[in-house]
Amino acid sequence: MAKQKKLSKGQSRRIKANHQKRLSNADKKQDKGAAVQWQNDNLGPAENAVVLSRFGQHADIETDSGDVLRCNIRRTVSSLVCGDEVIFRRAKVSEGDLAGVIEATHERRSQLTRPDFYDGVKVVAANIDQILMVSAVLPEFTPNIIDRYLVACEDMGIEPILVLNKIDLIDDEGLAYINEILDIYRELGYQVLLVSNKTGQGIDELKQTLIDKNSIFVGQSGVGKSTLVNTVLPDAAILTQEVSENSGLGQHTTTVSRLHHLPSGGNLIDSPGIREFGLWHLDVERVTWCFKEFRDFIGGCRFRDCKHLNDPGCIIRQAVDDGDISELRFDSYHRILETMADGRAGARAPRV
Ligand SMILES: Nc1nc2c(ncn2[C@@H]2O[C@H](COP(=O)(O)OP(=O)(O)OP(=O)(O)O)[C@@H](O)[C@H]2O)c(=O)[nH]1
Ligand SMILES: [Mg+2]
Ligand SMILES: [Zn+2]
Repeated sequence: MAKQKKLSKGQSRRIKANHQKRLSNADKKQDKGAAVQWQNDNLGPAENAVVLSRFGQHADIETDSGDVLRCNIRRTVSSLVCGDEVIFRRAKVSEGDLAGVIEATHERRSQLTRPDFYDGVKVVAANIDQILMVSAVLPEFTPNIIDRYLVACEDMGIEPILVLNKIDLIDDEGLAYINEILDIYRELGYQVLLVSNKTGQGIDELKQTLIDKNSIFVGQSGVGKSTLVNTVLPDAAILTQEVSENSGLGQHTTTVSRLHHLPSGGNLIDSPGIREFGLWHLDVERVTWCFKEFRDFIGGCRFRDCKHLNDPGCIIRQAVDDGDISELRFDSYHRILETMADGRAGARAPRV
């Protein structure tokens, strides 16, 4: 399990205050769903289902028999996210569009978490086998963002796969340059897929990778996650970000995670784009360990408090000089530590 850095007093106070605020807002709002008091004699027996999507006090679930129902959630259920396996009870008489209530969740096999400035570490999706980190050649290809996700995946112990989308938009020279960088990741043992929704390149391989697994697409907004879901699963018919002629901004950006069944077996979750994957909840030592090629060297530096920068006797730095660790990854590591230090100093993480 993740070894988490202790939150500072300020951080804990803020997170608690936000949590309280939200609870009291929910009480005040008494929105229709939250206010439904299900009577026992209006509820059928307990059934199993999977959460397709969660919206505040409600969730869409799919039952074992394939029915898709909107339910509300008992207050005793402390955390419920896309991909959760739940026990629910069907209403004999629906209340508006609410067809039942979720009573409990089954234990999660894994969970994708993300630190949130307001909520602390937040669960994004449950029961994930592999995380497909989608990036695109345009507007820019940024290895540092990939490294941030890889740190998070290593920390959570969930297999990452790198998906580079929109390769129809670059020429051979551009592709050769990007492939050189991607070789660093291939050598580290990470699977890399080059794909295009436009030309269909790499899509068969992507489909193969998804078979019988619970997968989630993550990555920045506009890289083409929802378009990829539509390509793999045309029935999903998700609206994607066409750029509006009026505003010049992307429309139909995804706002909630949603699970889709794959006909070949397995599930695929589309998630909203995020600007930056925060890592401030992790120890510096944990981040070092999450750079998997550093692991063999950990503990070998001359000084126990080595910063692996210009410290004398640093064997990680030595490994970079010897070509055993890539310079790009080493630089990325230090950039991540810098942003973590900024985060600790109170710099506000971008709201996503
Ligand atoms: N040229 C090209 N454009 C693509 C490709 N895939 C997606 N796009 C375009 O990229 C834009 C963004 O696509 P989306 O699928 O909405 O992106 P997203 O990652 O789901 O974005 P968020 O929901 O905001 O996180 C759309 O205009 C797509 O048509 C591709 O392979 N090639
Ligand atoms: Mg989307
Ligand atoms: Zn060192």
